[in-house]
Amino acid sequence: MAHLVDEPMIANDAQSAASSGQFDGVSLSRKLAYVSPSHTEFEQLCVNLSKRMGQGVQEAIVELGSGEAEEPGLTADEMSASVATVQSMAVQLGADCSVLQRQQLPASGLHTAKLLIRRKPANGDFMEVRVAVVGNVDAGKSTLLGVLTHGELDNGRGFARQKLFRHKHEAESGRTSSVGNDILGFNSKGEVVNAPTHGQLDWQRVCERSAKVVTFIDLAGHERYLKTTVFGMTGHSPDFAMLMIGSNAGVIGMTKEHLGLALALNVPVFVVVTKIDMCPPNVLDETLRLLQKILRSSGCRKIPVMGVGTVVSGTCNKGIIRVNDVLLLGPDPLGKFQSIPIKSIHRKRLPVMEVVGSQTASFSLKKIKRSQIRKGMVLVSPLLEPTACWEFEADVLILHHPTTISVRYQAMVHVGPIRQTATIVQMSKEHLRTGDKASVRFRFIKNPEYIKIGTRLVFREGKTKAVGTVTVAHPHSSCVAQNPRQRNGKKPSPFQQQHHHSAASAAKA
Ligand SMILES: Nc1nc2c(ncn2[C@@H]2O[C@H](COP(=O)(O)OP(=O)(O)OP(=O)(O)O)[C@@H](O)[C@H]2O)c(=O)[nH]1
Ligand SMILES: [Mg+2]
Repeated sequence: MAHLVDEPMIANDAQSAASSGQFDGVSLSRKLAYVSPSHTEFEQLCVNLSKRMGQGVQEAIVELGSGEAEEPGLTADEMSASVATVQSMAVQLGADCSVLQRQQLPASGLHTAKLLIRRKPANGDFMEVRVAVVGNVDAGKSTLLGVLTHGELDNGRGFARQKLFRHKHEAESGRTSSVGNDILGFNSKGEVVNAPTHGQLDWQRVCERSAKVVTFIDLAGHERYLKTTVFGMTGHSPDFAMLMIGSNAGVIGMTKEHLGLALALNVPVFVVVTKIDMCPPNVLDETLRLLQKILRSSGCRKIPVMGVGTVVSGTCNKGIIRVNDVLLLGPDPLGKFQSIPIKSIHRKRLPVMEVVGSQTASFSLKKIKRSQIRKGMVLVSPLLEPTACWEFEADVLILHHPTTISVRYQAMVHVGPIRQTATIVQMSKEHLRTGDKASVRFRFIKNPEYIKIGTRLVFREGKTKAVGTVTVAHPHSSCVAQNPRQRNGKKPSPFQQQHHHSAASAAKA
């Protein structure tokens, strides 16, 4: 028997769910909006709802009785009228409507409710949510999944988990050792469609009948299989982690490891406490108390970056960058820049709509894989028509060199966010010694880079150290062909937006 902990695991769980389109935004505006809308208001409510359902996720949750600045709750009559309105809206949108939750507020006696509006996606498609199931050995992970997916209760002696084991030794020991997959399908009315025949689940049939399929990734709780479990978490891009805790045993063994792993991967976590049927009440209380303490700790109270794709971080040098701006990311190894929309921006882990000059932030990008990003790349406004350079010139001062520097000398060049070995291909003097100043032409050995004139540079190799300033950037030839106006190493315009980048976490695409 399991008990779902109400305490939100992550401070902003609801907010992140809202950003993924699963929670209601409309009803928050006015709690009486659904009671008796005029024809125009009804149409507007339908448009709003349809917009929310249209963004990939074919469902939305409408909250009734919650208002922004108002006391929550509706009278019984207001609630029935609101439910009827939402049902008509669902009909109009070709969706099903079902009541997920109804509550009577103890203080006021008023009612609140959550309604699920879900459309069966076209052409036999279905929504998918992946949930990684973690927690210490014996917490009851496989058992709960067996019960949920096969619809038969457990006997407390390992009955329900049997259907899930994939290896003989798992069936014998009862311990999960591999990464298992189990599916739970729901139709557009929110009803479970899993119907195992003789204990066997026909996945194809489940998917055919589902509007939404939850895939549970059953992971091993034993420390011995931690490597496999880590892989299950990183390699299967879960949308959520379900952390399971046996109430008797409490927060023991791998519990904190798994929790830490999920948090590190920015996977939102929810907690299920099991075995409350066999746990003395004082032990259960103690487990819940400790659990809530952990969940409220600063390490847990971080905001997950949901469904982010690739995240890069850097400093906005000039101008403003807003969510949904399309910037150029590059250069790639061929010196090209690619248009990339900014999906979301986070500063100090808090979502923001824009950043301005000198602010550091993380940007989640659409349409790009982590592997396509390397340190030194920049995000630039298309207005700047950026070009990449293999070669650039700089005025340098040799701070220290044991002997002399000549053409073909190689060293590590640091220019702004760039760090790459470069060769000296030309110098204004034949040899350079400690204390010498000269104009030097460099060539990067691996990738072309985006270089701004006037940027300070450091040139370093062993004990050699030189400093300087970039004076000329020689555009990469293929970029010149694309962008003839850039031929003369144009100076940056005052609208420049440039970012230093390092690939951060690639969560899920
Ligand atoms: N009484 C009772 N027994 C439970 C409950 N949940 C699971 N069990 C039993 O606890 C034992 C362990 O359950 P499993 O599902 O194998 O635990 P697990 O978390 O998958 O363990 P690993 O795969 O080894 O990490 C089984 O014998 C279950 O029958 C519950 O809520 N109540
Ligand atoms: Mg198991």
